[in-house]
Amino acid sequence: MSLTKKIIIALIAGLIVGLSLNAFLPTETFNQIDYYLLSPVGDIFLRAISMLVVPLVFFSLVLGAASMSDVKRLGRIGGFTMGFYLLTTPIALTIGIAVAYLLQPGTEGLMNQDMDGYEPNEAPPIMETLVNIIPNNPVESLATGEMLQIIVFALLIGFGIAMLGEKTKGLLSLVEQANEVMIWLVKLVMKLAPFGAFALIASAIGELGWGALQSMFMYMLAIILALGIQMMLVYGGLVSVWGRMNPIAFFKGFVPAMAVAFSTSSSSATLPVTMRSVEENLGVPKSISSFTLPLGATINMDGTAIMQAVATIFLAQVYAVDLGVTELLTIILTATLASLGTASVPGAGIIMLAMVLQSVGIPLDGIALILAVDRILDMSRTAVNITGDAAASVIVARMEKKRDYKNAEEL
Ligand code: DAS
Repeated sequence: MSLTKKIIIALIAGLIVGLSLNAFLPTETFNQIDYYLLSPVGDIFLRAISMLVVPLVFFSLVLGAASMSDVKRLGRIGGFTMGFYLLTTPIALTIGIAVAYLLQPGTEGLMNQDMDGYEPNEAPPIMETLVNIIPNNPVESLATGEMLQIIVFALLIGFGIAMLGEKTKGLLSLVEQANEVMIWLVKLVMKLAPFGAFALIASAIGELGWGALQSMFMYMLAIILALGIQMMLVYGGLVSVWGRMNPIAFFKGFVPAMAVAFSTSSSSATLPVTMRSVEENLGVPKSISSFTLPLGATINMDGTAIMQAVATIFLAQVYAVDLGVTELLTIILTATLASLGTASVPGAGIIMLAMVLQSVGIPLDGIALILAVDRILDMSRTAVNITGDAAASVIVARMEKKRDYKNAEEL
């Protein structure tokens, strides 16, 4: 049986077991099972793939930049990729706002949830995020997993290798070998995926329970619906029209990465699987995916933007705060910028939500309302986040292939 089938079966089993444990076992008993069985298995899997992220991104980016000696080509790919990411996020936000107005999830009035104890963290100012992209201590950035800084440092190293040519031939082959080892490790760790996915889902759903899901049903429905539109219509359409790829083949080839993103709720932890799925199943050259995917996992979060748009409209309805066109445009701008700084780890989107709510004067207390169901929504939006990255990679690969083909024709 393929790994994809095993992961999907594990996800479904995890959902059923989680709901059953919550329904039939006393909380104390569930907590014991979670503490001694589910959480350790889930955490081991999460740590094992997280362990690979920094070295894999570093070596594949160095190799990607080194093999792309054509500076113009890297500039073209970089410019298009950034443009694509900055285009799809406002589209996602607009879809989120439209669905939230359509479904009106917040009009049932304030849910009686205990709001004490929630202190939203401060979001990093956007300009600071952009300036800090240049690492003042690359070793520290590698050690602390600062992805944007690692991307810049790796690109510069790769550039250097490309420009120095013969002088650094030994270093280039060293990086190629290191990259092979990382790919071997990804395949090894992926054997844990079905077990990890089962444990993570069973633990999250077991804690959440059917009750919380019911009380926030309309809010969750609005987000899931908007995520589905973004996934099927926007990404499916762009991949088909621009990437010249059958959308069904695209989604089918990307299922392993979506399943891991769903179970881990972390784009960066899923990155090794995202890269493997895009290269092996979607045929994107490594020289492109090793650039578009780490960048996308770091700054492109359309799923998160959708959650932020729906949550803001939902809370505006709950608190009866009127939002005019200006406020809606503010939400789109703030959430687009916020997605540049959101960390690609579980729950990061909620931290940036505080920034969006503040921008339109909605009380931050409302975040406590949606925290209860955020973990299951985080799973869904993380899967959408990485699918946007894969769509960009397929489109860039198609454009580069067409360009190479055209150049070849002209030669
Ligand atoms: N979990 C984040 C990610 O890894 C997204 C979020 O928290 O919204 O993409």
